[in-house]
Amino acid sequence: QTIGLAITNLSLHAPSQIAAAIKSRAGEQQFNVVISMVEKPGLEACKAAINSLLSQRVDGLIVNIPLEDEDALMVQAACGGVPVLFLDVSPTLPAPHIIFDPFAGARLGVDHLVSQGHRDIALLTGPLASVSARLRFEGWQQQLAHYQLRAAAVLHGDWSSLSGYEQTLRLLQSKTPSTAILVANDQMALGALRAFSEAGLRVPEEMSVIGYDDTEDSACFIPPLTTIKQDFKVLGRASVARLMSLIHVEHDDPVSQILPVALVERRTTL
Ligand code: IPT
Repeated sequence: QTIGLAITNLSLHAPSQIAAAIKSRAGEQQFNVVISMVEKPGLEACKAAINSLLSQRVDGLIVNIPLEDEDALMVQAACGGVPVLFLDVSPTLPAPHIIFDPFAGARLGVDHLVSQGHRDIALLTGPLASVSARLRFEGWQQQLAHYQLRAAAVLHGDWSSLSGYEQTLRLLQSKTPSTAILVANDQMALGALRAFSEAGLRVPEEMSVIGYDDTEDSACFIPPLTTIKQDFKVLGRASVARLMSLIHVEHDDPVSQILPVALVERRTTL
């Protein structure tokens, strides 16, 4: 069997670790994986990647590209009879998908900071064109509201560590009082740590930071990063198994498969 994997920019840590996990799980089961990476976001680039995989006669497709529900359904239709599994979509998508619970991840971060006494919490989101970035952002706001709180500041990055650095510099320049920041991924948190360090602000004594992903490098940041773990190895195993059942079984229920996330407490929160 050959699995086609259409994937977003592999220079980002999370997609590269997801691709590695899928490849290694597929290899254990003697399946082939062909990868097509898209550089630009959006439906057109995604369709082009899918078509190139279909022309290589894949038996099924895993799509790890952020897609709105309508767009994912169009991709599914474009695949004709070839089964497709989506990994970066909303839980509302009425087509097969496996995602990590975005609301649980957002809740865990807010709860941890609030339980440590933080009230002035800044938010650094991913690019709002990406559905997972929006769901994490909404989850943070809902959970803050649950505690009668509002974000001290809202900043938007693009998932890269450089954007995390630049946006955190803006936060520091604005002099908005805050004692903690929730960051939508570990790479932007790395940039945030650099900005705090250059400003002479001690983490975690003066500023707490929580990332999101728990990519492999995060335990080696200075200080080691407290973060929300999305277990990409588990996702790799689950998605290969699910795609095989989509290929071999006619009825696949339930459509939505939600994987748990967990708080990994290291040394950036106090
Ligand atoms: C998501 C990561 O959490 C984020 O760090 C970034 O790499 C993004 O992917 C790239 O699209 S994980 C995704 C399966 C929601």
